[in-house]
Amino acid sequence: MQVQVSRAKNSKKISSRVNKKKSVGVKKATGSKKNLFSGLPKELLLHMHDLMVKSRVLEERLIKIYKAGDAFFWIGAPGEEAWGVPLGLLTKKGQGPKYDYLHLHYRGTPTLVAMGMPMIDSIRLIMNRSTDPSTGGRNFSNHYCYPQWNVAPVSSPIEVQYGMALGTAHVQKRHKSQALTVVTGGDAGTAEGDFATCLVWASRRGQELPMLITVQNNGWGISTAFEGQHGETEIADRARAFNIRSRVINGNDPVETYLALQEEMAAIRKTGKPSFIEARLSRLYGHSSASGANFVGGELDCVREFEKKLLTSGYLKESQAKKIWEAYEKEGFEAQQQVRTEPGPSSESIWDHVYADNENADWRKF
Ligand SMILES: Cc1ncc(C[n+]2csc(CCOP(=O)(O)OP(=O)(O)O)c2C)c(N)n1
Ligand SMILES: [Mg+2]
Repeated sequence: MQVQVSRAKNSKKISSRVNKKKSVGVKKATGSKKNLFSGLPKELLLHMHDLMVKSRVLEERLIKIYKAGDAFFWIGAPGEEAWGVPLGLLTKKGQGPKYDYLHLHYRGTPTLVAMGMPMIDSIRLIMNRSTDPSTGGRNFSNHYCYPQWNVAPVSSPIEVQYGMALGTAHVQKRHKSQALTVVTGGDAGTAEGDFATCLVWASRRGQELPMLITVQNNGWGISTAFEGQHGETEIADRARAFNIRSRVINGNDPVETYLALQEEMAAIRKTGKPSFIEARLSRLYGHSSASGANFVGGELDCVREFEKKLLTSGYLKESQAKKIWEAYEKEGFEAQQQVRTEPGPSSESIWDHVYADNENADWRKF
């Protein structure tokens, strides 16, 4: 825990290492709030706060669902909202190579919430109902799949997404569409060869790929601390070795994250070359239900911190904040009641979506 506390305290240091350039595309706020929120407009700040609360309430609902015996397993993203929400908001959402592709890992709820995923669909997934649009009730929580938004299926084996993401980035390069491929993963996963493969293939001279390669560094790989596992000073240094634009950001700060993502995504769209972001952030409920899914104190809570700032600045009132939390609590609770009435997948659907065009994969029927 000590590690995480000092990370939070170091957030200023992390920010100062980030290459600060002028951001583009967002109307700047003026006046006294300007410095506090780096000029981001009030409407955007309140929208981000709303989505961060929604994502947090949803994740806490998923944990309650697991603990109530309505699900087999929970894994998710409480603590990653300040990173995931701006990512979802800045993504060019749609289907096909003209739009951004997302190769997320199992902490993607904030991104999907920001892209417009209804709470109930995440609940259908964790409760393994046939109504779950991602997997028809066949996979874990946070293993999303939204073809209509270019969100590739989340894989349980970690890090394989870094190799797969190269494929969609290659297609986008051919289409010259200014769309990009985003890949996310954790710090411990970078020990896998897939991560190195991604850096190599994304950065070949003259054949660079339009990719935003990211790592959400929470300082842990399940119960193994970051400190004992890395020779490099920053994971971002590994991308620098491949001449990839690379930076470390405070992923607990939605404003810093928004501006960094905006700048890197604009650079990728313009040049067709990759960028790398290492976001330092908190893990608020441990790894997953495998480690109990209990709240872990002592880490910086990005949603509460951001809310405090909005309250102090006068952008948000206590009563408004309370209403937002309560409304999402109600939505999550009611969704759980609704999903309880929905059916699980039938045995006949076991082979659905295994092969293209739903070809039956049962060898006994070949
Ligand atoms: C190939 C593979 N090896 C091991 C695991 C077991 N496993 C699941 S999550 C995890 C830790 C990942 O840590 P990190 O990459 O830092 O991501 P975090 O969970 O901290 O966000 C491991 C070892 C796995 N799922 N897949
Ligand atoms: Mg980790």
